[in-house]
Amino acid sequence: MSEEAKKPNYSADSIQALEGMEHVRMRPSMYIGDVGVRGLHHLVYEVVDNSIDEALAGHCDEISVDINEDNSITVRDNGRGIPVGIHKKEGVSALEVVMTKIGAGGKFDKDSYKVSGGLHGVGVSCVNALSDHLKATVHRDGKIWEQEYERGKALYPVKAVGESDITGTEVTFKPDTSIFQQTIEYSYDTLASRMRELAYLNKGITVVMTDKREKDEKGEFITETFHSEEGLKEFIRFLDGNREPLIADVISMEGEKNGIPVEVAMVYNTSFTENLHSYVNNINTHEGGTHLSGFRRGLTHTLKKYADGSGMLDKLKFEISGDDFREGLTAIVSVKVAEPQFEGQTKTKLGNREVTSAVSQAVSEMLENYLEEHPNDAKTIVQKVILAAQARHAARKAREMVQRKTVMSGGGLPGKLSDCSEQDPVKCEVFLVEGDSAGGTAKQGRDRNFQAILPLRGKILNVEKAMQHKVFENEEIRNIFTALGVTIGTEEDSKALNLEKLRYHKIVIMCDADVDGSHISTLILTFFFRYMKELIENGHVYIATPPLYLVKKGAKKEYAWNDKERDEWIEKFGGGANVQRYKGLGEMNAEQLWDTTMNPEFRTLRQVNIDNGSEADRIFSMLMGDEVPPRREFIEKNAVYANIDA
Ligand code: 0RA
Repeated sequence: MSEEAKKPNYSADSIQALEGMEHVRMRPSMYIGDVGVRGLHHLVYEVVDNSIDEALAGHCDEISVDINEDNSITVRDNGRGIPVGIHKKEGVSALEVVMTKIGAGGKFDKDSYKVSGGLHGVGVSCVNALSDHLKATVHRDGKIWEQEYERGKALYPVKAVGESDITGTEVTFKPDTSIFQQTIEYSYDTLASRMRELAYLNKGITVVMTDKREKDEKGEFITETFHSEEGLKEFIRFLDGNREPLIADVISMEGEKNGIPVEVAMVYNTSFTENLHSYVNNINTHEGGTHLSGFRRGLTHTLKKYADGSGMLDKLKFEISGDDFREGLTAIVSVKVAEPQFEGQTKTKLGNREVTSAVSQAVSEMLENYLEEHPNDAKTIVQKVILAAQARHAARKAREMVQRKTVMSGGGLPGKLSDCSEQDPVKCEVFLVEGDSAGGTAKQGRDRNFQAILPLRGKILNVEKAMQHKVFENEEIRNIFTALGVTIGTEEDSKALNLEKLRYHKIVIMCDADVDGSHISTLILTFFFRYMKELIENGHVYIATPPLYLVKKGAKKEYAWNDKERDEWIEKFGGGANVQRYKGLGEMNAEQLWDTTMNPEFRTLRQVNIDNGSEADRIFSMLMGDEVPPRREFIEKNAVYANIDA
């Protein structure tokens, strides 16, 4: 037993609590997913969620999040303030219980309808356990209260440090570098896009995000205020801002069905992609689940009924499938569920059965009303659905050719692929290389045991603007499918992916380090995002990072990946160095390419992951859609990876 356990005011429960906190430090990934960049940002979401809960309970309308100079984070709200009175059962302040007891959350406030909660809903005590230092400041009952902690342990009992005529809670924490060994550097963009999302999902709340690490030209901190009066309706306009609308309005509804709060907003655009985003208690349910099934069911059922009644389908010779109703659809479904059951690989699939019919009913009602009141829009939508059905028939033929080719193994591999000799996919890598000439260099430079090369000719098809059958007819894209051993589409689901025969576990996009190269990387990423999303989700997709400069003096040579590194080498070489700027992979010889970009010992691969699905979708539609100006600006800033966080 520890020393503390013998002290009289530590009950058996608090010994358990202590052990709980230690367990969090021993197995952090069990609580926050991982201890990399994602887990680091997760800490912030966990703290903000508590303030969101306070807002949803109707006691708070302003939340601020600061990234401080030392990468500590301050989250502030104007809620009631976490209670500081002595908690009867625990014998310490309620604040201390919340901060130091795993799973305490807001439990002692039974009336609160706690719906938010981080991905794992672990509570602020986990953040405390994983922080070097944390300080909680509460404005409440006319006073300012304070308590500090180190690695989750209170340094002193809560104390009054001043008077106050406001209420609210402020938490400042600094992640523990012994836990987050990779980095504790926060990404403003990552946090800001989550705060924007939260503002849309919880209309009326103001979230102010500030980066205090750097000042802009005017000498001011970067800051953004997120606030939405219309919620999901505005969210849809934001997501679809770069697409051409098919109908003028965003169709939306908000209400309660069978005791489940349901919010839905949707619009049709002229694109061919389906964009469904779903949330449960403000958590993005990437894998969908019962609420999304409910949405699909309600949509298909209502539109089909309307289309049948309109007589527009009379001459159609084949059935319309569920997919056809969702081409060019952007929709968000957000539900609040008291006891959500999360399933699936990443625990982001809602399992609660009762939610399906609640959402389905809500969608049917919303859509029936809309179609009745907007007959012209209704006709436009049905026409689009018919076109989609016709295109699907054309696509099926093209797709079946992809499948047939892939099924024939060995001889079926594309001629341009230089395969590796290793057979175990886990050990195999394939480099998708822009252009035949760089492809040739890569082929010479690689380790043929486990590295394969697939050269892609010039710009690959922009799938964002192409109909499905064009995508499947495209030779480069078919080569990617066959080379990877991936098939797509079954009778029920034309987008279902079969990854069982995936031939490489690392798929590396290798393009020039210039604007054209990043455009091509983006085209390839767009293709993966739209047609092989699971490859990204399962962490198979990487981006190679070729160097920008070669700095030489006499026999000494070093590579540099940015201007700072270049200047450092020039200085180390004592001036008079020769600097070669690589304009493309083609300028490197095979040995240089191997040394800098392909050799697993020295290269840096950036793993592509989708932290924020709706943001990634918006960026791809912007980059690859019709509107030229925003795309130009974005690509010129060369921030292709800003929110894809490779
Ligand atoms: C439970 C009860 C009460 C406030 C809170 C929780 C609370 C928690 C957090 C976490 C971050 N900000 C917060 N704001 C409030 C107060 C109950 C009462 O005053 O009667």
